Amino acid sequence: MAALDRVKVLVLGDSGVGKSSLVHLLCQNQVLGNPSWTVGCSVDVRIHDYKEGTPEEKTYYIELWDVGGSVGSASSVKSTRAVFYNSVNGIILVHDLTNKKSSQNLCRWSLEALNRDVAPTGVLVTNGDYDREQFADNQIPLLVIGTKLDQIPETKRNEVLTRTAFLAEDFNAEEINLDCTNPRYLAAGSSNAVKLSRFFDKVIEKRYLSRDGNQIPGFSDRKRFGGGTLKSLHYD
Ligand SMILES: Nc1nc2c(ncn2[C@@H]2O[C@H](COP(=O)(O)OP(=O)(O)OP(=O)(O)O)[C@@H](O)[C@H]2O)c(=O)[nH]1
Ligand SMILES: [Mg+2]
Repeated sequence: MAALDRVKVLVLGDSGVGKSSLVHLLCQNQVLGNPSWTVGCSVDVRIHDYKEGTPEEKTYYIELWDVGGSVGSASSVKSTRAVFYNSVNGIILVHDLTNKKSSQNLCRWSLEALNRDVAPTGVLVTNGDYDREQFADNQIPLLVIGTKLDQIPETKRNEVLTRTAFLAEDFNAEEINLDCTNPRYLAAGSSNAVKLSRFFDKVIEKRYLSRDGNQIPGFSDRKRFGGGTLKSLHYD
């Protein structure tokens, strides 16, 4: 089987928000039984059919780079993570709907990955507040995912979901809210599955297709995964 083209999508957010649980659900279509915290970065692969059901349909590998979320703005911690931020084609920002701080921190995570959180002097230029302007010219597709929807009492759902809708708007991104311990939230044909598919299509278009729809030639550092099987990689 010919090697497939691939895109690299970072999965970022605070420790414990459910990034590894989400990635496992997206790539293995199963609930992750007993997650332990991620050290460094773990990569899993999802097979995605671009523009499924149309004449342009084509299969791609989506590499999901699950970066351990232990918070730290110390330059040593950040420079360790920086090695994972090269050649990024898309970013999934994950926050825990029961934890407001994890939502607020998404701004830091995205600016860190986009390398916009430091001035030329090396000084941190964000205090974690949102500033739409910072994302206005961003070319990398973003998706905001809220986890632990099952932990929000019915009476509080509206309030929480209104807050997250504003959050996604700040990032100029689509949003999905779900329970990573329940695969039904991403069932084929559901609105979440459609949003997810649209996001991956957008990432592929930005990476491989020029504005007139022509394919841009592949690139030399393409990783090859054998036989169409899913493989997990791990980087410390
Ligand atoms: N109830 C519920 N629990 C969840 C959900 N998502 C994740 N969890 C639980 O939250 C805990 C942390 O999940 P992880 O997937 O390890 O979190 P992480 O973001 O990868 O954390 P780090 O690797 O430390 O960065 C685990 O006990 C998960 O089972 C969810 O949607 N609902
Ligand atoms: Mg993890």
